[in-house]
Amino acid sequence: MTILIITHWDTDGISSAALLKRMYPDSQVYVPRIGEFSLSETELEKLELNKYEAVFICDYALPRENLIYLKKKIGMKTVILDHHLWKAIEGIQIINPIIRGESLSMYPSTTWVIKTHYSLELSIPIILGVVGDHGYKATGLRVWRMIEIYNRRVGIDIEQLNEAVELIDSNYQVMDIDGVYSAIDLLSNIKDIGQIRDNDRWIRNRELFNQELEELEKRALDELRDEKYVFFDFSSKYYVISPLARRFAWKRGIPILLVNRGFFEDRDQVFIRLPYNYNVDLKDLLINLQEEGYVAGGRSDVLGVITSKNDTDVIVKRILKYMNWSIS
Ligand SMILES: [Mn+2]
Repeated sequence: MTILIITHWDTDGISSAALLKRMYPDSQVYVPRIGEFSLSETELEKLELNKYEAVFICDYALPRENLIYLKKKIGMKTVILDHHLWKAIEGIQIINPIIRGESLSMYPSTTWVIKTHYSLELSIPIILGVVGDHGYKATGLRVWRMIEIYNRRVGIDIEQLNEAVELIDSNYQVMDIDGVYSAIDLLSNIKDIGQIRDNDRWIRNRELFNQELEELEKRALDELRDEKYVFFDFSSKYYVISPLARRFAWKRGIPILLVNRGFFEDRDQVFIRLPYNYNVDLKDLLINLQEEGYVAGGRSDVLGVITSKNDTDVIVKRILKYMNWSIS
């Protein structure tokens, strides 16, 4: 069967596409533009959808309009494989145990959803999907006992897996889309985890990314306001906002508000992350922004908005006010 696989650019998405490619050797993989969560009309046209019998969407939330387009306009068999929350859409097959009420601990990654659905034996890409989405916390998941038996048998451990994830993720973090595709190819017939560790291109990407992250971290440290929060307005072409925020909220316990004006040409990234057990809940602000039509996502402790450049300062002020942080 000729299928089109549309997948997320992170390790879980890459590994999921690799598993499907193994099963459907004639399939094509498409990774949407890094940082975007929808397909544009130009993109949809370029995909030449009539060449395919079905489209599989992995680990990636497409907006309703895109899915309806695939289903209704093109009449394609559309299958979603995922472990994030989705609202059911008529005529679209959703393979997602989480929306049936299963726990994330049993289905921690899209690779695990694929493993279960197709009754696959455990393999490196399946495990990489889990470690990609959960890092060292993966060892606390219910599925880890099974993974541990496999790891012992082939002689790998969580450190090696984490290093592999860093290298694979470095491709999207520095916006190297060819690197992302090369990872899908490598993982679709990987024999040994050493093949990841030895990839010069990914090693270079990780170096570039870590340099940028460390430099931005240093600069952000100078932006501590009122001794209680960091507000750092910067410009980077890398996908750095979430790891940078973690370094403050998680590692130092400092809430942080970030604005990256260099990632998109026409829009900005605004991002706030709070430490665990912080006494403010971002949910109400998130719901308000979504209702007003902003492209916003998040949870109680994290909120990200993609704004047009005209709206950036308005959003920043809204967040500062919501947090009761002075605008200085
Ligand atoms: Mn995932």
